[in-house]
Amino acid sequence: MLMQMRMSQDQALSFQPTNLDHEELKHLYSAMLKPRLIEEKMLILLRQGKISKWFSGIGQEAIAVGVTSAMQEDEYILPMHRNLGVFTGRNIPLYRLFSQWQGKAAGFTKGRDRSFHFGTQEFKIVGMISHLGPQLGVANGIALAHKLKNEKKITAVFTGEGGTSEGDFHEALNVASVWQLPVLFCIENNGYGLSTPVSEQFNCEHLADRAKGYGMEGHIIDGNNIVEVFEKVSSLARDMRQNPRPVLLEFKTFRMRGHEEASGTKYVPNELMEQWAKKDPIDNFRRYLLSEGIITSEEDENLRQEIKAEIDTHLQKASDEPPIEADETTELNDIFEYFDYKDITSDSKSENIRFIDAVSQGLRQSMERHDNLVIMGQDIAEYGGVFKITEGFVEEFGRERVRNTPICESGIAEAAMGLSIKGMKAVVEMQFSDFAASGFNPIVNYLAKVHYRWNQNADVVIRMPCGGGVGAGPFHSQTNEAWFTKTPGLKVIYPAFPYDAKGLLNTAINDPNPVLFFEHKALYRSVRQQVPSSYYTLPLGQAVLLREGKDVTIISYGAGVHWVLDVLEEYTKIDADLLDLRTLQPLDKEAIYKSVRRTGKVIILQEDSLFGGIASDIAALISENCFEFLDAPVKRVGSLETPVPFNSELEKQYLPKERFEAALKDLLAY
Ligand SMILES: Cc1ncc(C[n+]2csc(CCOP(=O)(O)OP(=O)(O)O)c2C)c(N)n1
Repeated sequence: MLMQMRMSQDQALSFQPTNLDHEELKHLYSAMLKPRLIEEKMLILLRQGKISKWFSGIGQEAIAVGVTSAMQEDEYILPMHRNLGVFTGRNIPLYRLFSQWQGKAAGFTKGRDRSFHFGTQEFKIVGMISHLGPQLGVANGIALAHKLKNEKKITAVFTGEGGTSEGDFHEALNVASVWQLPVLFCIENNGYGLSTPVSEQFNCEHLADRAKGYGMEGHIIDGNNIVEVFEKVSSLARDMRQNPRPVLLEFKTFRMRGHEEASGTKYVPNELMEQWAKKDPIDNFRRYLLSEGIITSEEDENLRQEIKAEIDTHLQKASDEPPIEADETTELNDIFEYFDYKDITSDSKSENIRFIDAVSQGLRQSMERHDNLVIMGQDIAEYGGVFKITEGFVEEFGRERVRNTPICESGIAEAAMGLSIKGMKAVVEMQFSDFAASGFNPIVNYLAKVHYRWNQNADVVIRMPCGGGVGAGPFHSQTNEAWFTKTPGLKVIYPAFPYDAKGLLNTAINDPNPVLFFEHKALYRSVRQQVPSSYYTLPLGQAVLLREGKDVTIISYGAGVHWVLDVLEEYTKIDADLLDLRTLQPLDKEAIYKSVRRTGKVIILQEDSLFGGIASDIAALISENCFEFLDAPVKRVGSLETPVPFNSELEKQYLPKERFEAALKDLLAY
């Protein structure tokens, strides 16, 4: 655990600046002192119950400060929970930080997220989500945008050594290396992840050695030595700007306080604490500056008083700020970025095309329209994707914008988020919607929540080839829209026809918010329609009434719509309203109520197994809003409560088509 380092009698660290003048050394000292003094104050406020939680970075300041000082002002930094020095290093007015920690409006999240969980475009900081690892992949997206725009900028992202055990770490480093992205991956190895010592976290001597396995450069840096941190990172950064590539840095340091203040450090041997206390980055550097005559004790004292006065003034300002008043409308309005939908109609000739051609056309025409749009997915480049939707795209748009990815759904969802932070658009193709499970965390926790948290949009469409009836078994047949419809912050589209697929995909791409776009595989080559050849859009949140009748309302979407049409074709006497929802989030509630109020009977068909699906919510909405109009109980039909089976007889039994027919007859006879 202890590092090899030269020790003089009075200093546990030795400083040998090669290229820094006195002013620069003083700046580094003062930049470390500020977060230290803020923390000392925060610990008092914590004890007084004025802030709720605190993750201390005491003893680790040299890393955040050294890295931040080595970055250019307009380069993004993605810090973690112990990196106060990044925030102070970017000169965020302190009262804004204090307001953030007190959940007040002058913070960065309108009281919606705590401590360091925020980002700010103004200061080019992208804060973490609690899940730690996703930060790393988001940095890749930002770096990719820089690289595509040839901006010669680097991106720095932090993780603790504990966070390196997450899959996101592996995915991010691998992607960064394969794509040669200029990302500085900074591991702060502070000995413990909560109570877990490094010996139980990983089984290699140095985490920096992992760089080799990813085909990238790795360095070990004494994280307590500000001069070493600053000089090494500065020189690497200069080089990376010219020769874009990822670099892995392992900063050796130690966590001097508990994981968070309340949890203490009982499990840390005293001896270790004592050894590392001698290496305090600030005390040692101060002694060095004093012994070299770079500062005097008086200057040091004055600096401390100055910083303390600044802290007190800003704390007062934050304390004087009134508490946030809860307002439901404000909360709901901030889930999504405002989208100014433009209805674009096509007066071009139409052609009879398949569902799959419509998706492909929409995608191609959107690529032509938005030169900041990048498509990413497995095997989508020359191979054209497993369903051949992007066939020919590389020739037309180039490999920079049509990107094959390694097999890493989380890493790519995160990269898409990073592109959005740099003002680009991304379409991510899941090879099968089932595999979104491997990218679930960034979708539901990062993309979905980021606008609500700190007003950053996630301009990402995730294409989801889904659905059963194709004999593909439990992992290539699911229709998993319910995983997403229940998550505020995501839009969900599920078309049943080529015309809708093209128009809605175009709108999804125009929409600056995260959209899950479901494409039923069984419809790809089986459903045809006249579709305008040129570009057009269709609005989200509008269902379409496919049949009009008076006896019953049938509600469905995706392949379900076609099963209903088959049944209605067979039983021509059934006089039904057939509502194709087209989008599930937003849901066209008014169209549902209007029809149900007219017919008095309703059946909802979904392909997914029934429990917890959208049919249940629609049924609840109908009983809450149309009860007096109902002549029969609301009926829901879905698949069996089992995984999707492979064998065709089993799958037929699993899927709800036959049960739907029977349930519809029962309902009509009620
Ligand atoms: C996915 C996930 N699992 C567990 C946690 C709980 N947790 C928060 S921080 C932390 C320790 C992180 O250790 P490390 O990455 O070494 O950073 P450090 O706190 O030491 O700076 C844990 C276990 C979490 N936030 N997210």
